[in-house]
Amino acid sequence: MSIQSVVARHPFEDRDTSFARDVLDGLTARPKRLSPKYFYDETGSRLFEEITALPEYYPTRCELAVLRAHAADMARLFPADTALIEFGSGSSKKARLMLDAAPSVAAYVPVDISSIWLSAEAARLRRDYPRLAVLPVAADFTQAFRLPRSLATLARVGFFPGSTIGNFEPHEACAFLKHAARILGGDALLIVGIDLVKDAKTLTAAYNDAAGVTAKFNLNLLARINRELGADFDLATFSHQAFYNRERQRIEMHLASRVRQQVGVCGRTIEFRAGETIHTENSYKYTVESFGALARGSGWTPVAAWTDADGYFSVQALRAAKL
Ligand code: AVJ
Repeated sequence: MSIQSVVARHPFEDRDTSFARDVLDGLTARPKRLSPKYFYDETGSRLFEEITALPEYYPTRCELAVLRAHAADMARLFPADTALIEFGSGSSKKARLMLDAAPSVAAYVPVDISSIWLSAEAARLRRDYPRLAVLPVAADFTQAFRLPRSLATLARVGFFPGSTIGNFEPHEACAFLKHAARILGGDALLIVGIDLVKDAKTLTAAYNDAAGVTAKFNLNLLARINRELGADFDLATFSHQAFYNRERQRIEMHLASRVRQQVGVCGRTIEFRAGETIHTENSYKYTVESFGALARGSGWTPVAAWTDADGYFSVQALRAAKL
């Protein structure tokens, strides 16, 4: 049976084969790379939750502070009868801060790839917000998806917190913003979380925590490849690296092989030089101005930006052109 026919009959196998394909593509590329979207299996999601509570990891705390202080200001930009559409909703803790401050929101549409998680969280939201229409969409938000038909009469506000957009290359962030405009439609708003450029010491510490949770999170990618694809990575021979690339204004995470070695992955042999790295993540940092420029170049007009007291993190409101 060809791969094509397997994919057509079993949509879930699509995800498995694309993981294998992406891993092999990335490990045979030079330099070696893996996509950060694969960090978030069950263990990785749990480790990320731990990261958000670390003393060095300021982004989550700062973004929550901005939302607590300014969600009501953001909500003033929303028209009556709005649908709030969240890209990659996770635990929807941040959405709850928006919902509490925005009585104009009539419908909440969490878009997430994990459909099991989505329905459990939707049930909790319906219980806690009985007058809110909760309409989850199980989809990869970076791909085209349809909004529920029942949103036709509502204004649209996109919500993309967490500085997840920082994982994209700037040209990919631009493509994502154009894609979001197509999905949301003319005159839509987008509320987006952006981590800001700051001193290298603070940035570097956030990705090199003393407790070693970020190292575990990074190494779990190899453990996941072992578990799901039957590879034989020896985790003890790889080390976590994270540093600030000042020219490109991004944190880079890598996994460095301590030794020269060969690793079996999906029936292939992958060679590592001593010290060779797999590039696992970029986390781009912007200024309010540099992100505003990126947004303008992607068809959006910046309308407001809020930051925390330290100026570490911003939440920005953008408006799409009228159709
Ligand atoms: C989830 C993409 C916002 O880039 O800071 C945390 C992921 N990586 N520690 C980030 C992450 C290492 C995080 N984002």
